[in-house]
Amino acid sequence: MLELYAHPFSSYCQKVLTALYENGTPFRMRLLDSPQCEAWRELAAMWPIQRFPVLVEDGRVVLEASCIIEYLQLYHPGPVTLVPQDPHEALEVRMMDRFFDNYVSTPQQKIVFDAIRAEADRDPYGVAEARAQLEKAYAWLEKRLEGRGWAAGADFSLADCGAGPFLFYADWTHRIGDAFPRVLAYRQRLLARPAFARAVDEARPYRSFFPLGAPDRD
Ligand SMILES: N[C@@H](CCC(=O)N[C@@H](CS)C(=O)NCC(=O)O)C(=O)O
Repeated sequence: MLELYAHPFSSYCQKVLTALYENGTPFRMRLLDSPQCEAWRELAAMWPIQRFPVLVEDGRVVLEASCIIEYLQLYHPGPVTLVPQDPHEALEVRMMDRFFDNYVSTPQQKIVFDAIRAEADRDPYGVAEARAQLEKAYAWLEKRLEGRGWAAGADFSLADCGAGPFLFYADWTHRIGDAFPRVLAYRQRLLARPAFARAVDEARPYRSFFPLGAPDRD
C-alpha cells in the first residue's frame, strides 16, 4: 500500500493528491497534523528536511512532489497519463512543471512564510521582489496559454497537477489581475477539474490557517 505523508492544506500535497485522484490510485494518508504526531516523527526520521509530501512504498521513500508523480506514472499507471510517453512531449510537461514550482510557488511561499515571521525578522525587500516575480510569471503564462487548454497543450498532465494549487494560492497571495484573462480562465478550469476540486474541498476546513487571511471565494 502506498503511504502519503501529507497535509490537505499544503499546495505541494494537493499537487500529488490531484495525481492520485486523477487515476483513482489507492493510498493511505499519513496526516501531518502537528510536529508532535506519530506521522511527523516518522517523516522526520525518513527525511530530515521535513518538507512534504513524501511517498513510501514497501520501504522505498520517494521525495519531491514532481518525482512522486513520476513514480506513480511508472509504478501505478492509470487511465490518465500524467507524463507523456513521448520524450519530446514529456519535455514540455516537465518544463511547465518547473515553471509552476520555481516561478509561481516559490515566490508565493516566500510571501506567505514572511507573513508568519516575527515582525523584526520580516523581509519587505524580498517580499516586493516575490510580488514582482509573480507579476512576471502571470504575464509569461498569459502568452504561453494561447491556444492551450492545459499547461502543456491539449492533455491534462503533471504540470497541471502543480498549476492547480500553485495558481490557487498565488491568487490568494498576489491577485491575478484582469490583464491576465487566460490565466484566470485556466485557474477556473483547474478548479472545475474533479480531482483538483476534491483536493480543494478536503482542504476547506483548514482555510483559517492561511496567514494572509483566506478570501471569501473559490
Ligand atoms: N520541493 C518540495 C517542496 C515541498 C514543500 O515546500 N512543502 C511545504 C508544504 S506546501 C512544507 O513542507 N512546508 C513545511 C516547512 O516548510 O517546514 C516538493 O516539491 O515537494
